[in-house]
Amino acid sequence: MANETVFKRYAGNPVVTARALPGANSIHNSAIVKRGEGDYAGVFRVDELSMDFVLHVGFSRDGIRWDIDPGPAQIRSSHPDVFVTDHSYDPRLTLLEGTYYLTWCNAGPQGPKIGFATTKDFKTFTQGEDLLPPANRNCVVFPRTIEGKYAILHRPSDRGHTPFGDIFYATSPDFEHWGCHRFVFGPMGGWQGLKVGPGPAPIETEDGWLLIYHGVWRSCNGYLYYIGGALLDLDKPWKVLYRTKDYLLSPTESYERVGDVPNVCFPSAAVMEPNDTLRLYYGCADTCVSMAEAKLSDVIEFVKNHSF
Ligand code: BMA
Repeated sequence: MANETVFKRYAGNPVVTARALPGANSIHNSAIVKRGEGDYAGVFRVDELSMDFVLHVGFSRDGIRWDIDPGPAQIRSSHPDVFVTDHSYDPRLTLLEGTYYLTWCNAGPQGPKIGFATTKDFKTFTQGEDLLPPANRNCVVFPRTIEGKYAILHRPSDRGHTPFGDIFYATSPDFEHWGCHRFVFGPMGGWQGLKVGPGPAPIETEDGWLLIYHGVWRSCNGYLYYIGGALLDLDKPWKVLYRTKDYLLSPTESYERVGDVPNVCFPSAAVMEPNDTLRLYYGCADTCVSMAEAKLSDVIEFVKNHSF
């Protein structure tokens, strides 16, 4: 039975499918921001018919009906050794100091690593040095500096399907040199017993940074992806104040159960809507993008009351 005590799924789910682009096998695990009333932009993971993974930009007036550019996102690097690979996936976006920071898994022959670019208009992106080396495929930027430094959450991995995974924190003075590595939290029983990874950009609240994350359970039939929440200390985000024991969302709907990778709810974007409403976008079954909404205050209460 669907856990809909906090998040309510949008009745028209999924909101983006492969039908949005003629050359798409699937569109899922994507990054979305709200730039203003009636103005949403996103960077979408498009698995093409070749099964190369390519990032495409999209725009929407309501965050539900999307126009996705038929060509790849214009991510430009000034260094020949820094480039977008043909295995680019699972983007995250953060608005920081008036600029959108894009991170994604920029996987190359040596394994998955974290790519990084910035944009102000989503028309062109300026690519910086890869943010983290292999093997790592999950990274998200905090929306402000913390104690004077840029900050990220990330999840080291292996070159394969990674049967482990802990969330780490790191800081940088310049977005190029990363250090002060701190363990945040790892797998812990039940639906998050195999691995965890950061989802959308953390949301600053009076109760701490709200981190929506994914947790993975390994069943006899493969991995299942669930959505949980944590509250992290505002000044020392590696200190976990609360962290859900019960999941916030699990794969129960047919579009979450059936697809290229079944039983996946993969949170990748969150935007704030009027009336304290948190809109969560999540990839479903490595096939499409869906949306669910909750009151931010209800999510915080749930995290506090269903914590370890
Ligand atoms: C992510 C990506 C996907 C994978 C997914 C579940 O980490 O690596 O390719 O299938 O998890 O959506």
